[in-house]
Amino acid sequence: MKLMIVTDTAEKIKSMEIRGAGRIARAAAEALRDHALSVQAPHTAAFRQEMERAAAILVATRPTAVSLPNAVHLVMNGIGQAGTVDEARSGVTRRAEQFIQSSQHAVEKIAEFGARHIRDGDKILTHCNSEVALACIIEAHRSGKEIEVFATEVRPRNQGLITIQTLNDAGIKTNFIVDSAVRSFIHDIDLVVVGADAVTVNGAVVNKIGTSQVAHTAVEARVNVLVAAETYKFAPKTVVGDLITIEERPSSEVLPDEIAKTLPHVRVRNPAFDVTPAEFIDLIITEQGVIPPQMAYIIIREYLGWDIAEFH
Ligand code: RI2
Repeated sequence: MKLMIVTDTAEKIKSMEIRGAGRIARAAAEALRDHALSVQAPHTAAFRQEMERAAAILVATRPTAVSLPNAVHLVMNGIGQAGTVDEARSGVTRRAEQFIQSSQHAVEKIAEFGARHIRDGDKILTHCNSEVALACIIEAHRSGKEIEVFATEVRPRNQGLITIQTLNDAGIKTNFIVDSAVRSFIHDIDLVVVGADAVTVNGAVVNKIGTSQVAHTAVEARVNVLVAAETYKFAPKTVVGDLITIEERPSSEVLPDEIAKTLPHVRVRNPAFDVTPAEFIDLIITEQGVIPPQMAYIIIREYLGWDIAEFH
């Protein structure tokens, strides 16, 4: 059966042509929806099997952003107890549409809540390129607060370039700094706002490599750290002790292969994410409200709808 739509999206997620935890999740939901519409199956069991194959391809693309398996899980639940292929198909497409819409709505809500924590005159530091973190900053600016942003470069993939483009387009005064300059500027900063790829049950935040250094530096300088994260970035399986896998990407992103091969004793390491402990985070802004990180468990129980039995 044709898996083109799914493999194409999977390739784009892997290569980071589609990136950012929220965007990855929406792209996966769209791919599952489109695949469901094209699958020809003689009965629901065959339809389910085909959809599960597609879901597995999508989930395997990037291991860290929990938004991806959460979105796939929500969409796949649309098959439920469907008696016919058509019922199963419409269950999937409905769930996919619902997820995409609720995700967009969540970004708007978080922008509204997050902007309330940004004061007139604030200088804000952000790291990487987070749709929701930027939505908070842009909403604060839109509501008339005079703000200034410090955006990091974000080695090795330079997502900071996307960030400064977006901030510039919004007309926000922005300073572009290299990652290692954060501590040099921290005393100019009033607030750190970042996104998340995953939030664990104990309130730790997994985000772009360097986030924990930024947060540590902020804590030392007594600067508040806000994390903007939709509820589908909370990781249900951490409730039963699973750890988040930190993706290690190709070394060529850090050092070109031609140079690396002249250095036989050097191993290039390229973890894409790191873990910021709950103690370094003041608040997590979700679409369901603003919580201290220690309340992550409540979000997982109340809003993600995973049944503990599903983990066994
Ligand atoms: P939004 C990104 O990962 C960054 O780590 C970013 O902070 C996080 O996802 C959340 O992004 P990558 O795809 O969902 O650049 O807020 O590796 O856009």
